[in-house]
Amino acid sequence: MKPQFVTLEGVEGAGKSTQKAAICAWLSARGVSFVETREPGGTPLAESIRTLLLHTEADPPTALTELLLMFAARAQHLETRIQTALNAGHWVICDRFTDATFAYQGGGRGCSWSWIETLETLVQGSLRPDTTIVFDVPVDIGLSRAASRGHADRIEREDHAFFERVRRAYQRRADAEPQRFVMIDGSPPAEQVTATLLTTLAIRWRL
Ligand code: Z5A
Repeated sequence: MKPQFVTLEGVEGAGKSTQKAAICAWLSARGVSFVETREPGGTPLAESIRTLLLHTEADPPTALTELLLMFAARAQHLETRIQTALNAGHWVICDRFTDATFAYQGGGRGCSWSWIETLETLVQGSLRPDTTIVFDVPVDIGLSRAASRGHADRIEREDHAFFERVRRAYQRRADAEPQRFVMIDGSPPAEQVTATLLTTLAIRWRL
């Protein structure tokens, strides 16, 4: 199998970070060499853009600025880290990618779907994730989990309706590309989610 580009998605508190650790431990135990990363971020410059995106309070970005900054960070991350890792034969396990842009800037903010598709092609060419895992949880559950961590960033402070639109946009993406997407119910206790996830991935990747 060629090195796989795997992305993890979901609304706030869906359990991506928790399950990313489980996937990485499971891949390590099977001798798979991988790079673990996240968006926005993943390189020093892209992490600086992340800080601008999530923690700028005085002059918050407009929806268009937010969209362009997401893709600016992605362009840097993709060329200097993701593509390099895939070319060197490593898998890439990335916490969020362009489906998050469709969900948050498209669904949440109302940015045009076709603008996002245009930027996706400009920045990524033909590169798309091989597998995208969406951890689906009701918004109330995700937000209460996220709230238990304390300080909320600028996007996390959006209202319930925003995250409902985000969740619906993920569903729309998954419906359009059922071969790429793996939908996992993120509501049960974490160990139960991990068990379902790893069983599903073992079949998908024959690992
Ligand atoms: N964003 C965007 O708008 N556009 C884009 O293109 C991209 C991103 C790429 C940062 O993302 C923000 O960037 C995000 C979307 C936006 N905005 N917001 N808001 P991030 O992924 O770095 O941050 P996040 O979405 O805030 O991640 P998160 O809240 O950390 O969620 P998570 O990784 O899915 O959850 P977790 O850390 O694994 O778990 C959260 C808590 O729940 C924690 O205390 C866990 O112990 C607990 N947990 C986890 N699983 C369970 C289960 N199953 N049961 C009970 N408790 C659980």
